[in-house]
Amino acid sequence: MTFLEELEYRGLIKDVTDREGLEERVKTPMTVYCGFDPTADSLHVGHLQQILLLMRWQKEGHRPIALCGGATGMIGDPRPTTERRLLTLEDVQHNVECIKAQLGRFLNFNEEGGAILANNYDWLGHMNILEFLRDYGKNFNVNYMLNKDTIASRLEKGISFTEFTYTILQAADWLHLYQTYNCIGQIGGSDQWGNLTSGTELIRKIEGADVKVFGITSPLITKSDGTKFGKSEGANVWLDPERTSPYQFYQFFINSSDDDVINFLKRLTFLSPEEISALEVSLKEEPHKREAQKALARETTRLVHGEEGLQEALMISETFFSGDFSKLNVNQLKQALSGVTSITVEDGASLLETLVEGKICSSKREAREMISGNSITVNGTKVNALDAVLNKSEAYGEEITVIRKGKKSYFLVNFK
Ligand code: 383
Repeated sequence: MTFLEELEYRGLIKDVTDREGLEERVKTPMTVYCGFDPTADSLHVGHLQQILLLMRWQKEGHRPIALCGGATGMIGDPRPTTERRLLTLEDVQHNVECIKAQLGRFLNFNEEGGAILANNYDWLGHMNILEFLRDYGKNFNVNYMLNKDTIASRLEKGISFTEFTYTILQAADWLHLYQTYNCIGQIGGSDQWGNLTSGTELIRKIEGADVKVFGITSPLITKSDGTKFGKSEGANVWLDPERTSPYQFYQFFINSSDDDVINFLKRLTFLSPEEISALEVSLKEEPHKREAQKALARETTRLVHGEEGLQEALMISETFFSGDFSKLNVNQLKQALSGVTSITVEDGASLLETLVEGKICSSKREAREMISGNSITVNGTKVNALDAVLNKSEAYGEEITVIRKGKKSYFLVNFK
């Protein structure tokens, strides 16, 4: 398989501005970039596909540029629905630092011809308004801009002049990277097509028609049940371990459906086509083993959180099977139990009362039956005394008490 064939196989190519030209050009090393706007202080799983793509280009011998949009983040790429709220310069600059540190971990910057980390604030941040209008704006026909999907979809509800100009800034970036590093490729999700073609147009107008540059989009990741990829119970799945713990990150991927998992393996891991085929066979023949989901969760967690993060996620997952949380430290316990229903009680509170108050049991009667029937475990120990109490001194780290009802339901008790 050639490089492009492999990208096709993985479902990573949607549109290319000059596909035939690219097939020829990728045979020798070229420089390719992808941009990430600092809209938050962390990237999320929705960015992973492009991060891996930059890595794939680098593994193939090309030079990747990861661009952090310190300037474009001050403006905001128009969303299909509504205008964005402007971030302050301080917020953007803080986010830039965080995101640059994250991007820096995925690529190899060392070797000669290694990756480059760029910030467009360096060249756009001090551009003069007259320069912008004369040197860049003059190359964009308003009619042409109005036809771009992201702008067209906003015309009815309205779009500010500020967001309207965004695509020109992104085009200016590519021109700058072309002139500085001979960067002839830009990749992005399919939502970036309009911005990529703004760039190819600008470069053609300034540098001449015989300059060959390539805009390459990949399909956005979708889920077979129609819900949005990248959210877990409505919240984003972040790459920052402080926001989404390695355990939660692992859980997000291990919960992928049978219908989605092969697609995700192709796009979000470096497993070979042969390895993926073997997992596909396992998925068909022994779906209960969830080998494909395990491989996906393992590969993505290792990539983002390192071997250590993966081992921690595996260990925490394991405790849910054994019910024995004693091996975890308080921090790991919190990871394990985030999202688990919790109740706060006084030191020495009655277990029976807590079961009812915390709605762990639906009535006092059920609570009594559960306790006497050996179905309640407190911190890994069965409790069958109806007058049992919950003591802070017996809590993990004198902080956290875990109640298990039956085999699988967990509840968290905090003390006042
Ligand atoms: C800024 C300046 C450039 C080139 C690109 C940009 C950012 C771009 C954008 N990208 C998205 C983002 O920042 O808004 N205008 O969140 C996302 N990307 C990638 C991919 C994706 C896109 O960072 O489809 C998902 O992750 O392209 O939505 O000179």
